[in-house]
Amino acid sequence: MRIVVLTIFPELVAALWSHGMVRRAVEQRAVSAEAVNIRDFAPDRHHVTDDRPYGGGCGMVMKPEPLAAALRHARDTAPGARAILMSPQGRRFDQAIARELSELPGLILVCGRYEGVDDRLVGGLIDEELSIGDYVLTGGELAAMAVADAVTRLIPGVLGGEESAERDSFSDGRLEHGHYTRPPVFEGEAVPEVLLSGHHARIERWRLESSLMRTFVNRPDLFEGRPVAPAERDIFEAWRARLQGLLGDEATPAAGTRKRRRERG
Ligand code: 4FV
Repeated sequence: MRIVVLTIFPELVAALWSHGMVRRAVEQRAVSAEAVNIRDFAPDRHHVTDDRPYGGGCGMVMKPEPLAAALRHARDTAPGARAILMSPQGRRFDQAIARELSELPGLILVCGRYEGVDDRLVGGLIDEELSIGDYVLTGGELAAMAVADAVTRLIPGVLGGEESAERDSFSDGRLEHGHYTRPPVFEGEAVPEVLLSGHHARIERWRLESSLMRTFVNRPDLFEGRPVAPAERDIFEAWRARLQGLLGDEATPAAGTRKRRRERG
């Protein structure tokens, strides 16, 4: 895959592919990555890339000409790439979109600055907008780096044997289970016994239960509209039985009504 990032701060973005897994992906040629300076496409002596907004108001807007020239240059070096503007107006980026983008031949990630870019580029040379969250950044670089990072690790061969995207959070619509490493006891807190047991079936069940519990507590929204897998149903049924034990027969709504009727006589 080829990833081209259009920015007025190329050194900021280039930090991504000079460290860790993304650096290894570039060295393995699983990814070819380039940060292109939009200023290099501003013909004037001062390489101006912004101007005052039509209609007045505060802040500046990125000029269309330098960005259009930079986009055409990037398209020449990344045939078939999707050009994406990082902006709060975009669809919300998530693991499913990361997987979708990881199957493309290339990405051109456009980093806005100031109030944003001239809107005539969106829908023209820019295919779509993506947002990493409902907050406003000073520039699109951090968003572009987040997308480039999440996509790169999904490219086949980038994650080494020890890591696997299959076990990722969200890859099965759940949060990941808890992770532990040595020492077996840290500041008086022990690692869950089952993880030291070597009993793979019990360890798998513990991890599934940990993942379900963390999702149930932290992100119950992830369960909405999501089918419950048989192994998950077993665990939910076990929870329901335990809850029923705690609540006695009031656990079922019908039983509860019966009890209240009895109390009202
Ligand atoms: C952003 C986001 C974001 C808006 C104006 C850059 C800034 C400035 N990008 N997800 N949230 N962009 O805040 O992607 O030009």
